[in-house]
Amino acid sequence: MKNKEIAEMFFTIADLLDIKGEIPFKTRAYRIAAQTIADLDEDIEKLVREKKLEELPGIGKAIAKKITEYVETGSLEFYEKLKKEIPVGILELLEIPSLGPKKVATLYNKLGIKTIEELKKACEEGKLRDLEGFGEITERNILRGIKLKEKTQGRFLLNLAYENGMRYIDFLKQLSSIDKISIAGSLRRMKETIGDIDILVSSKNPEEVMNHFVEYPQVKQILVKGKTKTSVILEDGIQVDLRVVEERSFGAALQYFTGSKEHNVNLRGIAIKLGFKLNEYGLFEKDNDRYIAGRTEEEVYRKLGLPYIPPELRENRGEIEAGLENNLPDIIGYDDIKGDLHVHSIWSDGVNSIEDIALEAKEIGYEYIGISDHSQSLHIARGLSEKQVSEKIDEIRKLDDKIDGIGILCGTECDIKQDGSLDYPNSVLKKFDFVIAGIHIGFKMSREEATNRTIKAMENEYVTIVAHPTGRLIGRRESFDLDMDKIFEKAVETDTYLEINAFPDRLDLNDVNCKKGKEYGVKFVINTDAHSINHLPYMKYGVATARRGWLERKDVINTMSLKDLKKVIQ
Ligand code: DGT
Ligand code: CA
Ligand code: CA
Repeated sequence: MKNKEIAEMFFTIADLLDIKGEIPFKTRAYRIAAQTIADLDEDIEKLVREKKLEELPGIGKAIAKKITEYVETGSLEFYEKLKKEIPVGILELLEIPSLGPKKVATLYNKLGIKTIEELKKACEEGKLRDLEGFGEITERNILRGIKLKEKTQGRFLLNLAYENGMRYIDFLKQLSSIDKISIAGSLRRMKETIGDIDILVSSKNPEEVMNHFVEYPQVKQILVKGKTKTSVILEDGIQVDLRVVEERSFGAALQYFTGSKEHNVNLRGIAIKLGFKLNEYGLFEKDNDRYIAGRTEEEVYRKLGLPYIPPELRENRGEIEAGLENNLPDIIGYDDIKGDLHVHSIWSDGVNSIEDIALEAKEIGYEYIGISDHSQSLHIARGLSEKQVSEKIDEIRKLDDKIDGIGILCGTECDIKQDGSLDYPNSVLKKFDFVIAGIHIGFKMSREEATNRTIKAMENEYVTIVAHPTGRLIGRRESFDLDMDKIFEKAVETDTYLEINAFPDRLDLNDVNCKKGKEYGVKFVINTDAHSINHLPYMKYGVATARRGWLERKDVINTMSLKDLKKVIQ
């Protein structure tokens, strides 16, 4: 199937046309076509043969002709010409926050900048500040953006690694000579970004396993292939390491390769104190190398005087000490969530109707779903006017009566303005079942401004939840500088719940802030911020973050039944 290839080509064409300064209407058409092709279940080559392209939504005559040319000849003249005008490499510049197509075009035309490397050098030499539309502040922001990108360079968002890892495991499981199999490494710990995917297998026939492993269709490159370890790179660019061990070492190896390294170092110290030796082959007596344990992780931890420690806790943040005192938290489970309160519908910038969202939530097994669209001033996200709010609430009440087995609640993601006031008056806010307040514009704030702005919103009696409290976007935007101690104190004082936004590039609050907030007595809510029903499964990344932050069921309000939830959000 050439679907993915063609979709990517059209996305690239759209970006290149943007840089060229083409009218937005035209570039949008390419993006819509690209998305349609990317979402297509059928083979596009088949549609070309059957001349059915134009039946697809968003594909007109001109684009259908281009697809046909590409499928039939293997290249597209229009695209080849465009690439001669504007080097494709330049597109990486668009990944820098604060750089749009217009600025990229200026950088290319005036300074000949084609790569991030060249851009960094030009910023450092102060060459950008005199360009039209730039300035010293822009120059500084671009440099900061480059550094932020470098920090996450080579790491992948959790969802990309998770989805790739699970598909790979499914593929490997087809082989009968695989005995036990598990994800290990940072992915098993559900860290917010993943360097590479680690998979562990026990088998009596390692060679066969390795042969099968490299036959996975998504493998782009084999880095090393051995008897105990093989590493490959997938089409998505992510590296996967497979290790094959003997059955009696599986638990010890899983423990070892799950990490974190810091957790392992601490654990090995405990083993030594007890007269043992711990490595990836097992737990042994130090003096005579007698095998003590290693088949399961539980067994290894038990022999070291510890309860089983869930992978998400293994960051050496006190979990071993707590375990020794039998004081580990009973962390929230992936199945404990009874509903999602932050979902966007077609009323604002979501893609699904409320009815579709409700039916999908029911299918997932939720007890309730909260539809929280944007507020009036957020025009870019099609925020709702006061009149629309009333209409939407009516629709929700009707659907709630119509659809059995799921409670539908009406919320809002109300913008917190620069001065900390809210984007609806209280007379409107009180109509909602709950109010999520969040900052969406005006990110350049001092620590004091950001903290006060958030606190003022929490003081509003109708505000139930603070959305993505620190505003970070992983690899793209730093958190606001917030005084978290003050935020936690205020959240407890005002009974405001802090969101753990499960969207993979947010995961905000993060694990460390969850743990700290819990010590203050803060209560949390885990929401996906879904803009499509396809995003609802992101919930697990939020739960993972809560688990990594030591949260228990009782710390998270959307583990409650609808009846209890209604009481606390009132
Ligand atoms: P990543 O891939 O950067 O997101 O993080 P990890 O934790 O998956 O790290 P990775 O893939 O380098 O290694 C997997 C695990 O193997 C790691 O969590 C702990 C263990 N490990 C690897 N190298 C060492 C080491 O030198 N010492 C110890 N104690 N453990 C190691
Ligand atoms: Ca790894
Ligand atoms: Ca690795």
